[in-house]
Amino acid sequence: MAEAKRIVAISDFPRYPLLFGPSPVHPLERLSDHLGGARIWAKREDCNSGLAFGGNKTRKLEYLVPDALAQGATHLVSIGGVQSNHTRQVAAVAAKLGLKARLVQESWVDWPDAVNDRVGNILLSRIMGADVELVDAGFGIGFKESWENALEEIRAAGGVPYAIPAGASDHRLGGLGFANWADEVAQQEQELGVFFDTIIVCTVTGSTHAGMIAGFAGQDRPRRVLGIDASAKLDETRAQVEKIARNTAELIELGRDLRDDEITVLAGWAGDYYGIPVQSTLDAIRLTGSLEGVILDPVYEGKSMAGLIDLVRTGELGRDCNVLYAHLGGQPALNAYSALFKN
Ligand code: 5PA
Repeated sequence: MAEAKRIVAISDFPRYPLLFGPSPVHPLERLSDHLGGARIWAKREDCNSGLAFGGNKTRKLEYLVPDALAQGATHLVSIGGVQSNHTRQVAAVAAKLGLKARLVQESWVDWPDAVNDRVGNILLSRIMGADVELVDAGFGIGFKESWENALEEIRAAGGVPYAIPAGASDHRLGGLGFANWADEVAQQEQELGVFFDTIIVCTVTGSTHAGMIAGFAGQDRPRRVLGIDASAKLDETRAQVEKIARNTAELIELGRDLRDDEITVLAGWAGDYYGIPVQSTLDAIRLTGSLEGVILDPVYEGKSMAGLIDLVRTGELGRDCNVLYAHLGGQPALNAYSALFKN
């Protein structure tokens, strides 16, 4: 059966450059040797840009910025937890564009660190001149009243707000950044002479994982894209990934429906709560740091790496596998978790 061909290329969508270029890909040799199974590589969104340490949102925002500029936006408005990486990246992008950032920072994580609302991401956002509002509301990836209020306030003052939902996910263009990432990986594979049969990616608001699914689905050679849930709300996350993956596939005119088996979100490493690390998270952070000098955070990447480590240890990802770990950033939040690493 002939594969349906893509008519619209991802490169047809306007993209505002915020990254250094393709993010680096390199092997994690000592970690692979230590685990004694699959060969593990990393693709580094944590150093993809010079804008406030970059990360996965900076890549997504490359496709939202042209839309914001076309609408004549004066403010980028977004929402996240107190230590949101996403809002920090929105603040950086606004600074770069000469726009204002209005950030709603909710108490998504019940974390007792005394400087939680002063260090790390929120500190960086303040330095970059963002208008940061702390709001007492719990974890959720949907549209929020506090966020609607922020949009309304800007309109009332004569500004033009551009609304960017949590994680830049539930947005028509939210999946494009990582659909394009799939093409970037294919290009780097050619250069490196390697094929990554398995991708491991942390998933919470969904458009990183979803974009990858849609992007890889258009390539000739199939591979697994395994999302590791860090939201501790598996059903909601899976539903969101599925929705965004299908929307993005349609947007890039994939030409076929995504199959259910292309949408895999694995549970088991999030612990009971979003934002609270568990033992496997801390073990993964220490192991990756001590063997590779690669730093992971306790909210997202420590959890997806814990998943990768277990899948390799149990042989589910066997010796013949080449695994690509998507490092999505997030290290600034470590400053709010210092008590965990005192000994
Ligand atoms: C985040 C998200 P998605 O939200 O696209 O699923 O990405 C998950 C993820 N790794 C993985 C890091 C370092 C992340 O920051 N962060 C959010 C934030 O507010 O920072 C959107 C939740």
